[in-house]
Amino acid sequence: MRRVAVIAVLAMLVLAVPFSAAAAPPPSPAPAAPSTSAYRVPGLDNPAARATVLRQGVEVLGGGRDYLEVQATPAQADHLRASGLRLLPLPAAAPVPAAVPGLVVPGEFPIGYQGYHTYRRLTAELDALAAAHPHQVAVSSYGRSAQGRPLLLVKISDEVRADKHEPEVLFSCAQHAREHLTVEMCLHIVRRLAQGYGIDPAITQLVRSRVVWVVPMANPDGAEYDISTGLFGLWRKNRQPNPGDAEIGTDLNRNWGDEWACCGGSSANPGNDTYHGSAPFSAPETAQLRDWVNSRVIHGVQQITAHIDFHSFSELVLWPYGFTASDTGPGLNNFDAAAFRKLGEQMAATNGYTPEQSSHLYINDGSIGDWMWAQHHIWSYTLEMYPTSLTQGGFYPPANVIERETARNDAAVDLLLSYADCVPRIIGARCAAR
Ligand code: 0X9
Ligand code: ZN
Repeated sequence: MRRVAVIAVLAMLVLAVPFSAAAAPPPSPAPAAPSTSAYRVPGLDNPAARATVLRQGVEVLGGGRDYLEVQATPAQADHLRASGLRLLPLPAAAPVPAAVPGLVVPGEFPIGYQGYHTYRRLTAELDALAAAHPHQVAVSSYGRSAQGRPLLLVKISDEVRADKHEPEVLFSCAQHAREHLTVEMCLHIVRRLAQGYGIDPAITQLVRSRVVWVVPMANPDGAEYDISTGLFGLWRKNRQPNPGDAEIGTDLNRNWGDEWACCGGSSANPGNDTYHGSAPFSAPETAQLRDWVNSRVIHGVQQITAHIDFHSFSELVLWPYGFTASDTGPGLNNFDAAAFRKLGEQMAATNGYTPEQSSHLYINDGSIGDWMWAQHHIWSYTLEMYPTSLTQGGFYPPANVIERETARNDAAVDLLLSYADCVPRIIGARCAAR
């Protein structure tokens, strides 16, 4: 519904421009969701208070240890107030930048955001990096999206054509369409490792001793759709049709096959932003990433040992499980939980994020992180990037923060890479020889 409203406003705008470009008033902001408003709910420092908010079925946009930022209907907002919670009104979640008439270009980022990469620009830059560093960078794909876009995969190694017996680390970005800053994060990792190799001794050492894989845009159809009008659409899911339903898309980070749809941490309604899909791995984007990760099992040993899945926003370091409030679960004992926590805390100490177990933010089932651990014992973290609030731009911070906010994670990335030979080393434990 709200997508229709955004497109209608845009269509009027675009049609109006040729006739009255000079005289046209600036377009009035198109609310992302006409029937809902964004609120910050403070004082949520205990599970019961958080549960009160989540029970209402509001859409959670971000949050931290003691607050959530949500998108709520008037009725939901009334219920929350009636439960004694405070609701602080926030700016619209999809900002309309000061659009200059005639300069809203469908398929491109708006003014103020042009440092961000569309799928086309991302592909071009990765190809250029591979051409400039042919021995360190290789670009390929692990399949095609629902709409047929190649799903990009970057390999970085000191001898990229060789199959080296080294710990492998995966960085993935933009499962969620609107989280464009994460694409920049993955691109920053590729650039920094490629350009620093042979020049910066620490980077050279990491690239020599690890194989790094980067999935820079796990949901290209969604990311492109989010900017298809030239303004932001607040789109989260992929763009796969749902048979028998007019609503489009599956939340890729609810579609992974570990404890899929188990625990109320996703939605069965195709119109909901956390729709888990019709079955585990019903989305081609998750199914093919799963197949590729499975293909890294060589002689019975999963080569990938550590992983970060980048999201935005909230400035958090999260670790499994997301599906259960318990610190432990199937295949995740106290010892594993302690190692997850210790490395998570150390990463957070480098970037100023808040470290916590994923489910402490809210229960989420069918996430990539839970699957990576449950299926392969990959030490999988979720980093929620800048900012902490919608008041600082939420999913859409301006392009002038990209450099600062991606470089902010350099030390966390390096820390994960350095422990990839044996993460339990961080709590003084040993690992079996590989
Ligand atoms: O809910 C999500 O999918 C992620 N947050 S976001 O606001 N970007 O949508 C967090 C998922 C964390 N899950 C696990 N690490 N298990
Ligand atoms: Zn996300």
